[in-house]
Amino acid sequence: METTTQLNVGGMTCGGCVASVTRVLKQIQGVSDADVSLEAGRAVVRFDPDRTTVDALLSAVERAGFTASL
Ligand code: 9UX
Repeated sequence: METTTQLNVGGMTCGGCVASVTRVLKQIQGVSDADVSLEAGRAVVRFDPDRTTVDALLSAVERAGFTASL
């Protein structure tokens, strides 16, 4: 069953950052959607918890050069 989580994402300063964070989240196996807001500094991510974890989402955002927390 899919679920949705919201992550705080720091360090995004332009639309290119939003595109990068969206891409790295959507590339994760088990993620079906990611809606990233520059203004809010947040990402709403829809995923299958049998296929990935919140920790994997946070790590992927951090590897892309941003900060991430619940
Ligand atoms: Mo914009 Mo972000 O020129 O990683 S893409 S600052």
